Amino acid sequence: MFQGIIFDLDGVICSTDEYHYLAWKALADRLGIPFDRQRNNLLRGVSRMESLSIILEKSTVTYTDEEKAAFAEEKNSLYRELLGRMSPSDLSEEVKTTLDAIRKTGLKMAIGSSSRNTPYILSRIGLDRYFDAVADGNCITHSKPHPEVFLKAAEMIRLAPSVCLVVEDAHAGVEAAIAGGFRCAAMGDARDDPRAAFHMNRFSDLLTFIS
Ligand code: B16
Ligand code: MG
Repeated sequence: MFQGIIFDLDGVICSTDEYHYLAWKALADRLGIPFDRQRNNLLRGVSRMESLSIILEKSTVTYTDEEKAAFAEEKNSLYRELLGRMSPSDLSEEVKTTLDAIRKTGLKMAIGSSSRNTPYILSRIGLDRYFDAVADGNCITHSKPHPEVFLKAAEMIRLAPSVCLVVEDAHAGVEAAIAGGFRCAAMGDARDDPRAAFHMNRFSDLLTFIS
């Protein structure tokens, strides 16, 4: 049915989404901007600067581009400090076992993430040499919901979108997958997205879709 799988990273392979929240929350609190977990869901899958724009929509102050760049840097350095606490034990047994089972089927496996921190995250959790290809925020100009990162991943594993499954936890990511001509398995925050072909309660459900 499929010849390749493209995995989103944050919220799918690992839970750095909580660290994104804590780092954005610290910045928003410092600036006196209301921000909570519900609003944080709007940032899933979108780029760092677009995330900042969404947060600043609730600000009464207008900031210069230089100030915005400094805010993004401030958030990212706190986020990376939190990532530094991760280790291979932060990769769940279920995710690792499922990935290994998919590997045995011979399917190509790639990462398609908006994050520019993807190489660092993969190295923290011990997966830096695991995937056949990694497309991330460092090699794209348009973030999800644009399909560029998934198209790039498919190109890297030399497969057409029609034979690849994208696994996503963000509505922006599901939209990106469909726009690129992929079928999508949705989980977490995006689980019930009607555009997804498969709805996952847990990561290991993937094994039932690909066989
Ligand atoms: P960074 P994904 C996305 O990763 C996150 O979901 C999103 O919250 C974040 O803003 C984006 O990466 C950029 O991350 O600041 O590390 O470049 O879900 O596409 O793996
Ligand atoms: Mg995600």
